[in-house]
Amino acid sequence: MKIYDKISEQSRAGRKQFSLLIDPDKYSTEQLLSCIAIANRAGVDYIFVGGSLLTENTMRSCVSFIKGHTELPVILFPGSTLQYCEEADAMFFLSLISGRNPDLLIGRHVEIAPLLKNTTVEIIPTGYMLVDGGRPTTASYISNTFPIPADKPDIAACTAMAGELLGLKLIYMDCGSGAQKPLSPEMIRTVKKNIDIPLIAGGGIRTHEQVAMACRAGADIIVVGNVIEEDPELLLRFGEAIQNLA
Ligand code: 1GP
Repeated sequence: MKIYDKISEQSRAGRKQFSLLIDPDKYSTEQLLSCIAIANRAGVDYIFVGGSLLTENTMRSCVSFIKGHTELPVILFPGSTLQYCEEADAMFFLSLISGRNPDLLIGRHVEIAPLLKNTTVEIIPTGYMLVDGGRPTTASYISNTFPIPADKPDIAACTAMAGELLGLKLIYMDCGSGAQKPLSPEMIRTVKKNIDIPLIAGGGIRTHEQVAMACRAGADIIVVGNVIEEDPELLLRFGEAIQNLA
């Protein structure tokens, strides 16, 4: 079964899904090994790999390493076209629809299209929306875009609707890695109410209460990254929180 079909089927069934985001720059081999071992036990559904700015050239080796130690699908969440690699199972083909940077709406897509046309990696067209999480993040700085104000759920909903009407298959709404404040339940609820495609929510989630809150508000996939770098065991707590929602 294709990864997108699974995401979509689970979302329609109301089954919440859980993703770990790995930034290859942030993990030593030992840390990665132990984190994946925990992810395998924690009910993680997908491993996303990528970062807004990578300074080490370790994307490919990181993805291969992860693939060698888990059966979980590995999905690229690329901060740039340089982060594409064929070892992954799928890739979010991101359009930064909250911004007005033409490069990230179509320019980079044109450059990499010939490569992706013939790849075996599953390509998932995804509307990426940055929302203000209380301070500038690497994502907003590097993308040269303004995030959607946190208290403007209507702007977020209209943006997501436009993405869906353009044919995008997923909405990834994000406060950016390490955001001070995660998405508000109202923001998640308003966006979810207005779209029929799956909604991924992440950025600044640090507690199991925030995980549960995002799920209850309507997120189909919850993503955590930063806090897991500090304490990988939290994956178990977050996995439990998602299971206990049912
Ligand atoms: C960032 O949504 C992800 O793009 C995860 O954010 O690292 O803050 O958990 P954190």
